[in-house]
Amino acid sequence: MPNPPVPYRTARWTEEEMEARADAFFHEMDARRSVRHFSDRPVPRRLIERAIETASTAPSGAHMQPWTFVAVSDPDRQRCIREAAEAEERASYGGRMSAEWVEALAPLGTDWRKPFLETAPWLVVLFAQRTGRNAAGGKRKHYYVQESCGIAAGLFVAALHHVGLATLTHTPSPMRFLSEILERPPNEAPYVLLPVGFPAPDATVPDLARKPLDQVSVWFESP
Ligand code: IYR
Repeated sequence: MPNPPVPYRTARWTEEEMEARADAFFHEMDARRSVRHFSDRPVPRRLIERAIETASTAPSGAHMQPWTFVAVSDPDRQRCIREAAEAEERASYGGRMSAEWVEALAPLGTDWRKPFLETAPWLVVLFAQRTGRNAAGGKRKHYYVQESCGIAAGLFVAALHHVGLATLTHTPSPMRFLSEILERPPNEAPYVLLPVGFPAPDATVPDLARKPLDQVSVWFESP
């Protein structure tokens, strides 16, 4: 029998408090940028652990939490990951990506070189679990794996930004090499690679604007 449901209540704030909190959170998140130039300043493991725990609060299909976060600060493994990622990216930029795709990336100023994979003090790779194990050790299918992992990745990014750390959602393509280097079992597939650290003192980001509300939303309101 499943455990009986337990009571649940959200925090109670006045409408003014809610608006102030909404504004503060928006401004905090709006200040986040994807970073590709990291300082080698170390980041305590405890901060990575907390960000993973925060990510792992994400809703997931049938509450299977179909994710494994692999945290790497071992320089040898970081070098292997950089070498493998750059080999793939070299092939991608060298003709595997369409001209339209390369053109779309131009404002970001990216190329096949990925030095941040070695300079960032941590690489965190989120693996999506297609299946898991039930209490008896049998194989158990996971549901909405992509959606669940996407939400977890978003919370991870937000958790890092909240403590003043920077990251990048990096998806070298294809990224099967991560399964080998990080010794993952066959039920797991790499979902996204996130270098984590402080931005380099001279870090820059592309001069991009975000779409305003009216370009990202449609409303059908009560009369
Ligand atoms: N994976 C490549 C290309 C790339 C693709 C997209 I879509 C981006 O938003 C950024 C980069 C790279 O990391 O350079």
